[in-house]
Amino acid sequence: MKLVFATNNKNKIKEIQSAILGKMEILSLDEIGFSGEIPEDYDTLKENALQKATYIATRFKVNCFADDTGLEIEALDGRPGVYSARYAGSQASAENNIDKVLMELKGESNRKALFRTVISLKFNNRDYFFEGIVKGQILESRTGEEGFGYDPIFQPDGFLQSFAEMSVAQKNKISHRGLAVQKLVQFLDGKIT
Ligand code: ITT
Repeated sequence: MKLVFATNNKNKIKEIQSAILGKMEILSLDEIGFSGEIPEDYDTLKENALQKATYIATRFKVNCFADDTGLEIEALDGRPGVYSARYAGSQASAENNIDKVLMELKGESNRKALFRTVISLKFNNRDYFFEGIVKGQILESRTGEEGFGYDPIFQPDGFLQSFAEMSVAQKNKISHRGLAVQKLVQFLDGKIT
């Protein structure tokens, strides 16, 4: 089975290809000949994920999914949440976003946070959603070189490493995206057999 992953984020593709490991063929936007930005106009993860998947599915008439992800920090009333990509401004890098979070949490003892991923799947013209959550703590400073985005400052509960100290396979086993993808695969397995 072929499925297009509507994302411009190469790290997400790497993680999802590793999680799916040959169970189905994941096509990137490059592979279907799309380049450009997909709009994300909403203020919920579910609506943004649906918008991204719909944008590609309607233009290319393909089965397709998209993921929208946010980091929700308890002491910041759930911010950056759906605004995680551009938390420090419209041109912000991951470095800038992390700096802003660390500054806002300076002296804060409540470091609780969670990552949430919502996957929107357009399959045979119907919509399906899958959510994955991982709880953890925001570290005092960056640790590790792997991963992307906020990974160097997020330590999942039950582990002594940040996500940026884990391999893709280790992160996938416990991460927000890994858990959402497991649900997606389970659903599609049921459709194939
Ligand atoms: P697409 O919309 O093209 O898929 P994006 O990078 O804009 O790519 P999101 O809006 O879902 O993706 O992600 C919001 C930001 O949250 C993203 O820019 C990353 O910095 C961060 N992020 C997403 N998933 C993450 C993960 O697994 N680990 C750490 N940070 C993550």
